[in-house]
Amino acid sequence: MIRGKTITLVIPAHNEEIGLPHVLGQVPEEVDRVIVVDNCSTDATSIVAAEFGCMVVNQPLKGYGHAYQAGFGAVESDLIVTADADGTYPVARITSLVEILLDEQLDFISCSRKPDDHAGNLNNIMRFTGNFVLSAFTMLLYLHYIRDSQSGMWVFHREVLDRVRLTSGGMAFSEELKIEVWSLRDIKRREVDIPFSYSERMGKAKLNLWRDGFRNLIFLFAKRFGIPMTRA
Ligand SMILES: Nc1nc2c(ncn2[C@@H]2O[C@H](COP(=O)(O)OP(=O)(O)OP(=O)(O)O)[C@@H](O)[C@H]2O)c(=O)[nH]1
Ligand SMILES: [Mg+2]
Repeated sequence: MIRGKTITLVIPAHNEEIGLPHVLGQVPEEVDRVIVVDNCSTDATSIVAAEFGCMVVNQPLKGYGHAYQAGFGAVESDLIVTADADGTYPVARITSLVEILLDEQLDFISCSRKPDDHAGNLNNIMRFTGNFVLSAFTMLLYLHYIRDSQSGMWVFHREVLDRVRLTSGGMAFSEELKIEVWSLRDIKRREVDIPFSYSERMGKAKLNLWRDGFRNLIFLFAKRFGIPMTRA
């Protein structure tokens, strides 16, 4: 709890028994509850989460968006923070991010990733390019200035969820949430830079750069022109 506001960290996890202990070991004590959404894992994800005292929510419908929909449905706190289960996001900074949210009386923060490993390997270059293209299309199609449309770390007041309409069950959930938030003029929001390390990803990557990249791009067009596309 910070300044009377209770905090829940929601972590979607599909076979993340390797990364979870690292992430959960860094959660600041101000976080009141951690919800791990076990999304069709076949490893010890749920067991690891329970050992760390987390609330485990099972989501049998596979998909990043489906996982978040289930996790958000179980939140009772004032504030919600999110992060991957793979060790790439700085969960140790949750306290200072919440302080920014409260100090600036913001409703929503999307954390914008500043890679702290500049290794020029092909994977990183493709990620950077893919993210750039998707963020550029988000700006072109929706006229919102969002630098990191694909970031998976958000800090926000739970009531924001009552205001947004989220349809994506997949990786496009991340860009959809930002588009919805940025389109509501009375919601105070901004991006805050965070350090980010791709090389720290623990366990096997779940993201398929080409497949998910194209799906997210198509989703941007579909949502813009009102075409239902729940699978993305
Ligand atoms: N991709 C994917 N991730 C899921 C799914 N369900 C839960 N997750 C979790 O959502 C988080 C994001 O997935 P990642 O594979 O880390 O995707 P990413 O961060 O874009 O890419 P990486 O660089 O590989 O970490 C992880 O904690 C996953 O375990 C799913 O169906 N697909
Ligand atoms: Mg990740």
